[in-house]
Amino acid sequence: MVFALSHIILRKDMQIGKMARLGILCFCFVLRGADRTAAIKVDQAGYLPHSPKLALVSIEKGTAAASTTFALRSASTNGVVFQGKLSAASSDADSGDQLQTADFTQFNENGSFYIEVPGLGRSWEFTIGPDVFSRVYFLTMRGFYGQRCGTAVNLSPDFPQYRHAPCHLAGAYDASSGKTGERESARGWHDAGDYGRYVVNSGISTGTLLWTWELFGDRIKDISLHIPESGNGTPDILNEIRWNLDWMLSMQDSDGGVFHKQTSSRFCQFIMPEADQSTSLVIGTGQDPYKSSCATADLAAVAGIAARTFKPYDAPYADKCLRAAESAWRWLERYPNVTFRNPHGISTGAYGDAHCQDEILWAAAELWRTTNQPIYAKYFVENYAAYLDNIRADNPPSWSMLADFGLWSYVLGNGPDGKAVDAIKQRSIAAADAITQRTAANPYHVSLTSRDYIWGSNGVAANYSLQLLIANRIQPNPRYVETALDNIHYILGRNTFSLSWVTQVGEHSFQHPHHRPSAADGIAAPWPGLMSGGPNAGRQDQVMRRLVAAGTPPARSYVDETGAYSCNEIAINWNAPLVFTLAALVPK
Ligand code: G3I
Ligand code: 9MR
Ligand code: ZN
Repeated sequence: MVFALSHIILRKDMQIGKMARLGILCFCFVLRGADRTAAIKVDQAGYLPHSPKLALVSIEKGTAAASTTFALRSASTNGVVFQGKLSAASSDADSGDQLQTADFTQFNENGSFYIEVPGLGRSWEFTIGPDVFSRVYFLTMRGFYGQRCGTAVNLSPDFPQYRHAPCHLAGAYDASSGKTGERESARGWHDAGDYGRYVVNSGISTGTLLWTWELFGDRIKDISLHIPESGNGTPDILNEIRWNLDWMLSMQDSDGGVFHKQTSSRFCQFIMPEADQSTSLVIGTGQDPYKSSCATADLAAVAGIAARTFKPYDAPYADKCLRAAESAWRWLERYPNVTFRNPHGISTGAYGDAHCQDEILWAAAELWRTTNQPIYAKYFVENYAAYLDNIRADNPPSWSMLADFGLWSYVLGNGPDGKAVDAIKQRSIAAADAITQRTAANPYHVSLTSRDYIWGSNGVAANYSLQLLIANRIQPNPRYVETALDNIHYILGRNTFSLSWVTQVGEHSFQHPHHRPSAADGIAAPWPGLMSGGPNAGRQDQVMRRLVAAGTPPARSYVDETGAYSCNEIAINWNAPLVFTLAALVPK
C-alpha cells in the first residue's frame, strides 16, 4: 500500500469521498506502479479519429519547472505510439489552474491509450475510435429507464444488481389542486436524486429527447436500450420517452390545464423508491384555476412534438397527444399567466418560473409545425420578436427559458415567415460563432463563462452543445460540432478534477451522486449513466459550504459527496442535452 501510495499523485485539495479514495488506492495497488495523476486531464471515454485531440496538463503549485514533452502510449503494450511537445502554459481564471496542452490530433489510429508526462505521471485510459461515444450514449439514455417510476426497474443484463421494485403507486389530490380523493399515480421519471415528478422539468427533458430523435434518429434508431419494450417495432428512445409522456398526459385536467407536479409533500429520506411509502400528491397552485401556465405550455409543446414523431409507429397515440396539446393550448388562451409557487405544506422542488410566455412560444412553434394551423403560426409571428435577444452566446436553454426552443423549431420546420426565419438564423449563427471562439480561447475548451458555474453547470455546458448543434443544422459548420464535442470532453474528464462526471464512464468517474437509489442500494458504485450537476459557485447546500471554502474559484466549486445536492445531484434535464449531443457523435 505504501508503495502504491507513493506512486499516486492525488491533489491534496481534491475533494473526493472516502470510498472513492480507497477505491483509487486499491485500484492502483493492483496495477502495481501505475501513477495516474489528476494533473493530466483527458476525456476518459475518448476521442474521435480525425478530430482535435487535446489533453491538458496542470502545473502543480510549487513545482519547480513545467514539463516540456509528452508521450502517447498504448494501453495494451505500454509502447510509445506518439510523442509531442507541451504548449506554453496559460492560466485559467475560472479554476485558477496553469495549463499546458498536449496535442495529439495528428495521431489517428484506433485503440486504447494513455498520456504520459515525464516526471509527472500518466493519465487515465481512453480510447480513440469512431464509436467512442456509443456506449456513453447507451448508458446516459438508459439512465432514464433507471429513473422510471411506477414500475419495477432492472438494469440487466449488463448491470443486474441495479434494480428496484414498483414505486409510488399511491396517488392522491393535494388540497392545492382544488380536488380531493385518490388519484392515479402512474409512470413518469423520477426527476433527479429525489422521487418527485415535475411537469416543467419533464418538459425540457422530454422535448430535448424528442428532438434528439428528430435530428439524429438515423444514428440511434437501431440502438437497443435493453428496456422492456425493446423489439416492439418502435425505436427504443421513443419507447423510453413514452414512459414519461404518459405521465405528463396524466397530469392534464379535464379543462385542458396541467397540474404543476406530483410529489410527496416533502423530500423523503435516502431510501429506495419502493420504500418511500408517502403518497404522490397532485399539486396545484392553491387557487382557481389550480393548473399552471408553464406546465400547461410545456405539455402542449412536448405532446405537440410527440404527435408527429409517434405517428409512424402508433397513429392513435399520436392523435391522443395532439388532442392533449390542442386542449392545453385552448386553456392557455384563457390563462396565459398563472405562475406556480409551492403551496402551504409542500416543500419539494418548486420549478417556479415567473414567465411562461417563452414556454407558450415554444408550444406555438411545435403545434404549428405539427398541424400547419394558422392559429399557431399567427401567435408565433406576433410574439417571436420579443425573444430574439434570447438567442445569445451566454444564454443557452434551461428549464425556465424555452424561447430558443420555440425560435429554433420554427426555423427547423421551415417556417413560412421569411423575416422571422432570417432573424432567428442570423442570431443563432452569430451566437454559435461567439461560443465557438470563446470555447477555443478557454484553456479548458469549455463553453462555460465565469458566470455559468451555477446549480447544474454541467447541464449548462451540455446545453451550449445543443445550441451549437442546432446552429449546425441551420448552417453546417464543423467548428460548431467540434465545439459541442469540446464540452463533452470537459464533462468526461478534461476538467480541473480529472473527473468523469458521468457515473460508470471512465476509469475515474464521480462516485457519490445525490441520488437516492445510488445511496440506498448497498452497492458501492452509483447507478450508471447519470451526469452530476457539476461545479456551483453558489454553494447552496450545507455540505458544500462545509467542504468548499468561500472564494474557491467557480470551476473548482464542487465536491463528490452525496449530501452536496447543489453540485452533485443528477437530473433528467441535465442528462437530456448530454444524450442529445452524444447522439450527434455516434456513427451512422
Ligand atoms: O440564473 C441565476 C444566475 O443568474 C445567478 O447568477 C445564479 C447565482 O446563484 O443563480 C442562478 O439561478 C439559480 C438557478 O438554479 C439556475 O437555474 C439559482 O440560484 C438556483 O437556486 C436554482 O436552482 C434550482 C434548484 O432546483 C433550486 O430551486 C435548479 O435550477 C434546479 O435544477 C433544481 O431542481 C431540483 C428540483 O427543485 C428538485 N429535484 C431535484 C432538482 C435538481 O437539483
Ligand atoms: O434531495 C433533495 C434534492 O433533490 C433537491 O434538489 C434539494 C434542493 O431542493 O433538496 C434535497 O433534499 C434536502 C432538503 O432540501 C434539505 N434536507 C436534506 C434533504 C436531502 O439532502
Ligand atoms: Zn417512483
